[in-house]
Amino acid sequence: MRNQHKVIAGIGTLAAAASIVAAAPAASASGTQNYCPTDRVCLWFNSGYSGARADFRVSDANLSNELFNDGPVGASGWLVQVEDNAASFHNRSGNTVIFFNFRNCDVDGAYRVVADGAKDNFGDALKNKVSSFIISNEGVCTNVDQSNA
Ligand SMILES: [Ca+2]
Ligand SMILES: [Ca+2]
Repeated sequence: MRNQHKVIAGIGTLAAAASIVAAAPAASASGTQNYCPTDRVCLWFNSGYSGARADFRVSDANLSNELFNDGPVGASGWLVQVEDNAASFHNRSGNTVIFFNFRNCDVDGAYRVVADGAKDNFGDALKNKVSSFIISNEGVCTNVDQSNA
């Protein structure tokens, strides 16, 4: 029953995301610059905030449907799947973020609590292992497609 609710919530979120894309077909990834924009959680393919980047606006239960498609085009890791491939992060969401090894913000695996504004390399517990994250004011951890965030 719990899983059913998660699936239903996910479908609703996907439908909302689809309508946003339809209304704004010009929407694109947030840029080729090599820094994290405001109001985003950013992940980099390499340590030290280098290589290709992926930007996120809201909590996400599954990073397998996003690619590293921000930052310099063609940078190391360009268009690689984000899940289990992020080495460093910058939290510019405006809120606390928790990164998880497992999908669905599952605390049974390794996780790391990160204050707003924090940037760092992931340690051994999470380097190339992050599969989901939650932003503290975005109460629900559901999978959305943030390819163009
Ligand atoms: Ca996702
Ligand atoms: Ca993982």
